Amino acid sequence: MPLPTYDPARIETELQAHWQAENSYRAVEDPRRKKFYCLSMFPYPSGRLHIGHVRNYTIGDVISRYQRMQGYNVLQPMGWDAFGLPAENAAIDNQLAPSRWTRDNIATMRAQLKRLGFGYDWSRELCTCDPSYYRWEQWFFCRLLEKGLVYRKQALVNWDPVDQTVLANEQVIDGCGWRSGAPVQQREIPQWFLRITTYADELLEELQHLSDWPESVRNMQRNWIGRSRGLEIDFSCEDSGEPLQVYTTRPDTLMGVSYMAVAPQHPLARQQARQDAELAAFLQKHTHGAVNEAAMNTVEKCGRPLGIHAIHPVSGEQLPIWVANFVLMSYGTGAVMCVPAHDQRDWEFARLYQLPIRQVVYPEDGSDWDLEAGAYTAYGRLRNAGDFDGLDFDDAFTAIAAQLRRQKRGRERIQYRLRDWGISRQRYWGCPIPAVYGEDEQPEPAPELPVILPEDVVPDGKRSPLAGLADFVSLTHPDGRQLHRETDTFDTFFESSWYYARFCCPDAHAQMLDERANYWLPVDQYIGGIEHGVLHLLYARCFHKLLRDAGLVDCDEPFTRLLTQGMVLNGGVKMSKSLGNTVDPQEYVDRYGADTVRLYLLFSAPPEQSMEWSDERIVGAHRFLNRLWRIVHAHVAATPATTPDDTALATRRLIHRTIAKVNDDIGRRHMYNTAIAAVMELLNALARLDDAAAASRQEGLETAVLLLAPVVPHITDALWHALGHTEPLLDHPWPVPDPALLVQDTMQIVIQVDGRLRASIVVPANITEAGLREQALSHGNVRRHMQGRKLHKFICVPGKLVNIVLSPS
Ligand code: ANZ
Repeated sequence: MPLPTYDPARIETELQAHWQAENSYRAVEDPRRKKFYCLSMFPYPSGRLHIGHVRNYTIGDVISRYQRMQGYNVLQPMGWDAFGLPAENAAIDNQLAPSRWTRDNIATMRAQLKRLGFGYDWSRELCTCDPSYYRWEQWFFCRLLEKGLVYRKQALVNWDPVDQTVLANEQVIDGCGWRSGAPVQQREIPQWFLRITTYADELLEELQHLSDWPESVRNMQRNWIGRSRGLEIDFSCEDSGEPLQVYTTRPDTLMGVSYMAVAPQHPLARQQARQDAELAAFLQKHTHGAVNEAAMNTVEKCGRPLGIHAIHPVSGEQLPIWVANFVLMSYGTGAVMCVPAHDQRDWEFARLYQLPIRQVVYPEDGSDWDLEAGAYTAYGRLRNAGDFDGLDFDDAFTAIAAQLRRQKRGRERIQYRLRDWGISRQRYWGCPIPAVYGEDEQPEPAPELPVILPEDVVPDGKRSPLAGLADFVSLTHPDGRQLHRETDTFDTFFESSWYYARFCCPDAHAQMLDERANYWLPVDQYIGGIEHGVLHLLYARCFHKLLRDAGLVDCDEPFTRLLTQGMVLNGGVKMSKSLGNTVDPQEYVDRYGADTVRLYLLFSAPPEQSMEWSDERIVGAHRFLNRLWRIVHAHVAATPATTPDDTALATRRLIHRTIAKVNDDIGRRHMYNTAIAAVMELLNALARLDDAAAASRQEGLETAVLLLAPVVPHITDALWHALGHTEPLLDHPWPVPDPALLVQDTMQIVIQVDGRLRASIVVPANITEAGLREQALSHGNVRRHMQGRKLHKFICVPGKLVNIVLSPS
C-alpha cells in the first residue's frame, strides 16, 4: 500500500477547525494550577501580516505550547492596537471611514493568524477602538485628573497653516506639510501630560531586578530616564536683580567658568530683548529650533551676548551672559555655567566668539592636555582652582557644595532627563480625552462615560474633524451648565500601556480590572521588537505602577521576562515597503503550509538575532517535514521484527540526550534553531535503524514528535495519531530525560605491564578497583607478558589506565 502523502493544507485546516470547535486554547483561571502568561506585542491592523509579525508570533506560540506541555495553565491572548494615524491617511486616500478600514484589516489579519495555527484564546480578543475597551482608560484618566497625575500646559506642535491642522512629526517632510507643501510653523497650544516623572526613581531602580530582560533594553531605559546628580547654583546678576540659576553635574569645574549661557526662551533673554531689536529677532529665529537633546548636540552653535553680567560666587569675577541655541529651556533651569576647558559645546562656542578658556582640571597622571584640540572632559585633579587645588572630583564636589551651601548660593539636586509624557494628539482616529470645559476653561472630568468617538467620519486632512462636530463638542452638564468637550485624542501609546492587563478580564463590564488580573499578572514572557524598548515598555511600566497605586493590581512590574526578536532582512537590509523587498508570508503559507513557515522562521537563526530571508531555506524546511512524515509512516507500515535489537541501549541514550539538549535549548536559552537541529540529528539516526529496532525506533519517533510539537503543531499532531495515540498531543507532558541514560556508563581503560601498553579494555563506569584488577589480570595478553612473574604493585589511574608492576625476576 502506498504511504499517505503529506498534505499540509488539509491537515492544518482540519486541525485548526478542531481546535476552534473544542476551544482548545481557552484559558481558565484556576488557583490550584501554576499559570504562565505569554504575550506577544499586539499588532497595529495595517492591512496584512508582515513577516516580522509572523516571526514574533511564532516565537510566542512556541513558548506557550512548550509551557503548556510543562504543565502550566497558559494564557496566550491576541488583540488589536487599532487607533492611529495610518487609518486616517488611508481614509483620506480612499474616502473610507477609518473605522471601516481598520475593521476590514482586522478581519483579514485575524484569519491569517488563525491559518498560522497560533494557539490564542480568541474569546479574550480585544480591540482598542471599541468603546468597551477605551471607556476604561477614560475612566482611569478621570481618576488621574482628580489626583493631579495628569495636567495641561502649553507645548509646541507642528502647525500646517494651509490645512489648518497639527501635523505629526512623520507628516512633516523637509520642513513642509506632507499634503499642503506649506512651510510648517511651530505653535504653542495647550496639551495634556502624564506625570511619569513622579515614577522616575522607581522606574530606574527596578530595572536592576528585571534580570530576565535584555541588558540592552535596560540600558536604553536607564539612559532615557537619565538620572544625574549635581548642584543648582545661583549666580547673582546685578543688572536684573534676580539670581541666575544654573544646574551643573560638574561643580568641580566651577573655578573654570568664563561665561554664562541661557536658552532663547529664558526670561532673562526675553527681558533683554525688549530693548534690543536685533536680539529680539535672534530669539524669534531660535525659539522654535531643535527641541531635543540629540538635535542640540549636532546643530551649529550660535548665540549673542545679552550685554549683562553674572557674578562668580567664589571669585567675584564678572561673567558675560549669552543667549545660546545649544541650551535647552526644558532641561534643568534653562541656563548653564560655561566651562569651555571641560565641556565640548562650551569649548566650541568659546572658540567661535573668542571667549576665555581656563583649565582647572588636569589628568591624574600629571600629563598635560592640549586645549587647542578640544575640551578636557574627563575627571581629574584640580589645579589653578584656588582653595580647591589638589582635590579630585568627589572631594571637589563635596567642598564646593559645602561652601555654596554656606553662602546660600547652591544646593545638591537630582535631575532626570525624562520628561512628563505628552499624551494628547490633535488627531481624529483615537480615544477621545474625556475632559470638558466650562466658561472658565478649567478642565474637569467628563460627566458621563464613555465619551464615544463618532465613527462615521471621513477626515480630509484639513482642520480637526472632531472640533467641527457641534453634536460632539457641546453638551449640557447634569447641573445645567453649558460645557464643551476636549477634541484632542490620546496618544495611541495610551491604549497599548495597559492592554496586557485587560486581557486578563476583557469582559469585565463593571470595572477596569477584576481579581482575574492578579491571577495572571505579571506577564511571564513578553515578546516583541526592540524598537519598543524605550517608549512602549517605559509607558507600560509607568501605567502599571499607576494601576497598582490605584489598587487595581498587586505586583510592581508588568513583564517578568522580555524577549526582543531580531529583524527579518532581505538582501542584507530590513524588509520595507519603500525598498520593495518585502515578502508576503501568506504566499508561503499557501504554498508550503503554516508548519513549514514556522519551522523555517525558527530554524534560521536564534530569535534575538536578525535573519536573512531565503527562499531556498524555506524549501529546505519543507523537505525536512516531508522526510519526517515519510519516516514515521514507513515505520508504522513496517512489520514488527522478532530478531533481538542490539542497538537498543545506544538508541535510547541518544533519545534521552536529545531530550536533555532540547529542554535546555527551548526552556532556558531560547535557542530554537539548535533544538531543531538536535531533533534532526536524532531522526537521521532513527532512519538508519532496521526493523529489528522497531521498538526503540517507536520511542525515538514519539520523542521527536513531542519535541517538535511546539514548533510545528499540525504535522506533529497527525503523526502522533499515526504512531498509535488517541489522546491530544497538546496536553501531553513534555518528555523528561532518564538520568540513568544520560550518564556515560562505560569507559575505556588502558593496561600497561611495567610501563608498556599491553591491552585496552571497556569496563562499566562504576567498576570498583578490585573488579578492575581482576579483569586486568585475567586479560590474555597481560597474562602472557607477566610470564608467571609475581605482581609487585598494582597502580590505578581512575578512568584512564592501570599499570602492573612486576617484581624483579
Ligand atoms: C558645567 C559643566 C562643566 C557641565 C563641564 C558639564 C561639563 P546631564 O549629565 O545630562 O544632566 N546643562 C544643564 N542644563 C542644560 C540645558 N538646559 N541645556 C543644555 N545643557 C545643559 O548634563 C548636565 C550638564 O549639561 C550640566 O553640567 C550643564 O553643563 C549642561 F565640564 O555645567 B555642565
